[in-house]
Amino acid sequence: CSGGPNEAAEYRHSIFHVIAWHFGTLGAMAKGEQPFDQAVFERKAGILENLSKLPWEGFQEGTAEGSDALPAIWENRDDFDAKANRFEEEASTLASLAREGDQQAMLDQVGKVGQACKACHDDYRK
Ligand code: ASC
Repeated sequence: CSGGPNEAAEYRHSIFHVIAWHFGTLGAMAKGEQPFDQAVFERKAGILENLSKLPWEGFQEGTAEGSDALPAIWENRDDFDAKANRFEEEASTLASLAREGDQQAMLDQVGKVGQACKACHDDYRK
């Protein structure tokens, strides 16, 4: 997992892969494809809150090559950072709501997190 030509891209991609794994379960619960489970939801929301902080240090200048990241990221750095922050905040809200245990609020917040994923992907991912 190290020493490739674009180590920063491998790093951030790995994190996004783990995020997608955990978010996938919560998305399935929100869509009713999987039974709601408070303990599982709370654990995964906590994992997502932590993981949401990690990808950004991998978006170093000059690391678009060979990755799904669009050069637009580095031309619109403030907007990219704002979208990254929004994702962190929505994930943090998800974890707080999960600890409070209001099932409807938790499932609604899954949609907010998904919108934050999508906002960045629409503009900055190939
Ligand atoms: C996912 C996933 C994404 C987001 C996005 C939400 O489960 O892998 O990239 O949700 O599709 O709109």
